[in-house]
Amino acid sequence: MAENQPHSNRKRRRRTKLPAEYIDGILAADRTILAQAITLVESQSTKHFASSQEILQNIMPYTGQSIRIGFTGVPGAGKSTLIEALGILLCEKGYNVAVLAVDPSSTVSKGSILGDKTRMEKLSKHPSAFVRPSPSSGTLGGVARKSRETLLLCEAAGFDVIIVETVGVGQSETVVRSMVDCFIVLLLTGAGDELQGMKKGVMEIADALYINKADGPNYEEALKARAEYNRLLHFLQPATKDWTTSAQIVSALTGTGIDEMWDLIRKFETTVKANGVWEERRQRQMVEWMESLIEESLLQHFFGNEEIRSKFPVKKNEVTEGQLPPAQAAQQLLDLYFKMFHS
Ligand SMILES: Nc1nc2c(ncn2[C@@H]2O[C@H](COP(=O)(O)OP(=O)(O)O)[C@@H](O)[C@H]2O)c(=O)[nH]1
Ligand SMILES: [Mg+2]
Repeated sequence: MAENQPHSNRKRRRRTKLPAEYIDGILAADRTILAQAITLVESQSTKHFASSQEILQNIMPYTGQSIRIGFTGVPGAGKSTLIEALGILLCEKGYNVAVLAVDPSSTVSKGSILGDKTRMEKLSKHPSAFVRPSPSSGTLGGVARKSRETLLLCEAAGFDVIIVETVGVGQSETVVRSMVDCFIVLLLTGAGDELQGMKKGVMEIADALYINKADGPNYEEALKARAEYNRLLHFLQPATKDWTTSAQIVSALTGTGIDEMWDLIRKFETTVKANGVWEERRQRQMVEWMESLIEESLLQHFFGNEEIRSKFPVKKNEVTEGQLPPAQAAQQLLDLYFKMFHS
């Protein structure tokens, strides 16, 4: 009789959960239910939208208590290695750490630029850690929306540190900047900014630059690069009020500089909590999130409209043939669109 128990339990668990069951499970820090709730939130299916929104609304009061840290850098910069090392250090310090990935490349090419290491084998086995790969469908906007919601679910499940990994593809850095408190750019020595695909704009949204792989024969080069980047940063407006963005060195492989990185992040936290930037930034991020959802939805509605879809190629042709200025073509399509809602 007793042997039948686990089997019937498993069977019972397979049915669809009610939102209340997800909510209770998340608040009780149940990893399995958290993972299932994330899958629900990531679902494209409209029938899951209402329940995932119900879950989110109910867990909202339990969110916001973590520190959210974003990492970007070219493929191979060592983001995954570094996040894993930092994550393990933090778990050992007694924190609960969640790691999320925002990988727009996987939506386009099906291949992930963030790579296999994003799975972070060692960290994901740690009882205090939770590692979630990037949602792999939709536009960057779609991926970002899901990641933001996943972040909130993780906070409600009691994670005190949330780390987001992304690559410098498209607008992914800006998108991740807009969901974290502290944004860190990982760099390598031995390659010019162009070679690294690094845009000046990325330095302007960073709270710290870290030159990784400052170990072995690369150490001296790393020191030189640090000095160069600090000189460059001198001419830029820091991303955060009362905070000087600086360049540092680290080795994700040997672990040298990881402790100091955490100290720097905590110092950053203290600074922005004291001057009000923390709260202000988070409020602004929520409003921007709302605005971007509206924008996305309006665009979809416009370009999905049947009449627009039939007229668009005509206007496109007129524009490419030089018969119509783009502004006029846009206006004609918009007039057509808005007229549909005026009757
Ligand atoms: N020497 C050295 N190699 C590193 C360091 N960090 C990462 N690597 C190596 O660099 C490669 C890319 O690392 P990965 O974490 O996957 O980079 P990501 O693409 O930015 O996530 C791997 O082979 C790592 O072992 C480091 O601090 N020093
Ligand atoms: Mg990676």
